[in-house]
Amino acid sequence: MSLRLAAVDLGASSGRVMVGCVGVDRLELTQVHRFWNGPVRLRDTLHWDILGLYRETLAGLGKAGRLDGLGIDSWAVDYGLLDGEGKLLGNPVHYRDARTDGVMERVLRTVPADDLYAVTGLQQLPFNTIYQLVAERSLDRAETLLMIPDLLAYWLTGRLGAEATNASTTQLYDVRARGWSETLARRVGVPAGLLPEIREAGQMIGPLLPEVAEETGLDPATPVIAVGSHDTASSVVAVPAGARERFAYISSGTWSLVGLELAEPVLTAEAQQANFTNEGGVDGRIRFLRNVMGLWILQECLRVWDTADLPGLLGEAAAAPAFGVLIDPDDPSFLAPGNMPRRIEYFCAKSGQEAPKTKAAVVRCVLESLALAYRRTLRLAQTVADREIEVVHVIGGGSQNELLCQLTADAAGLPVLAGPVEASALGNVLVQARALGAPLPDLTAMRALVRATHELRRYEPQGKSADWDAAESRVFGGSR
Ligand code: ADP
Ligand code: LRH
Repeated sequence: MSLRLAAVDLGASSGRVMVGCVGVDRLELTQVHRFWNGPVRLRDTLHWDILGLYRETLAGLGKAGRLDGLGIDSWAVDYGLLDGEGKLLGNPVHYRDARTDGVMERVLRTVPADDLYAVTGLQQLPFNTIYQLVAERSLDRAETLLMIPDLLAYWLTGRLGAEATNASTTQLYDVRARGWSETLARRVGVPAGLLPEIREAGQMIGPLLPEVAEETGLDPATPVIAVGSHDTASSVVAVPAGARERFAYISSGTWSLVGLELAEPVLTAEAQQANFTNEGGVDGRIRFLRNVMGLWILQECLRVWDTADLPGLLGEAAAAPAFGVLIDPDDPSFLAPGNMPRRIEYFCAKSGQEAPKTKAAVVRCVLESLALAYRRTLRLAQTVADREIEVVHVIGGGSQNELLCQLTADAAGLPVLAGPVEASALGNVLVQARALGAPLPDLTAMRALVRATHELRRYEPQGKSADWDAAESRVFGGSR
């Protein structure tokens, strides 16, 4: 049996439609359509171009050919609101928009952080859906909230629902009960009726609407299947780890999601203090991780420098002196779009460092600083979850960055296995394949198939651990 499945995978910097052929010992992915994605500033608000994303999704599906199924995953936390007639109320707002400035602090005065963590186990990020909803202007006119992949699935099928892995990123989801927390929703003024029924990855959503079938040329019976609709959940499905491997992962794209897969959430004071999140994974797993600002900083540097020559810059950065300038990539000043080279200069001025003088030095600074943040996060994860790590899997677009992979191995003092690049799309099609009867009973079987069909690159730790200790105390003052 071989299945042809489309993965619509919307990352924060690009969207793609990939066709996966899945069979016994077979997992092949072909890109049929790729398009830019990113923030669109309209007057004083940063939006996503949701209609553009819908149009490109249809265009991609139109190039896919006959399909046995399709699934959608995207970045987390953002949503669209529907009115009583199912019409979209306004263009979804981007999580990097300033409307949430100060909101988290305000909410925490009435709903203590301990209460939020005890129920949701979620890391505090200023743009969590809960804070966006408190800042939302259209709430009183809204009937239904749909997370981005659920919104697209609604437009393709007419069916409403909230896929669990993405719902788990809202900070309105009870991580142990595995459903919406109506109590929390009430406490922050979100009507519980706004939150649609939860569906699990692997559930059928429905066939295509006739107009969608017509526009794409697909058979109207083609099922849209719920996958780990949070892109990070899908990418963790495709971590090519062996059954007994004690692994950590870095899902490396616009963000770097650094952490572990666990069977149960860790909701201790230590985990909360370290700001680790317990996001829901496929098959009830927990993604115990922290967001590190990621390659976003580098993407914004390239945009400001008006260059697409990433390979050239990485080559120069590899030859640049080590441990020059270091930044904390999670400094809030790097969250909003803007002139990152200048923000790095400000960071240097604040921290008593001389600003980097060349583009290569800036790139080296960003990559070493990311590696340092990974090292710190991996060590924290190990301690807080009481789990040993013997290998770090780097997946996603950033796994192609050889310098960053080597620096990560050096900083963490652990071997790094890099690949696959299109992990989210692979996780997406694997979950669909199982739903359609492929013999992939569990995550171990899915991961074994990824490992058997994809080449990985291995990086051994090099250099002196003491250099990274010194670098860490420069940036974080020696604190954990
Ligand atoms: P997202 O899903 O968040 O849109 P991706 O997983 O597509 O992100 O990863 C995008 C990142 O991958 C880019 O920011 C870039 O730094 C990195 N990348 C893409 N192509 C290459 C390459 N050829 N070499 C090194 N890094 C790359
Ligand atoms: C990565 C990601 C991440 C979220 C962020 C908003 O694409 O989904 O897991 O925290 O975007």
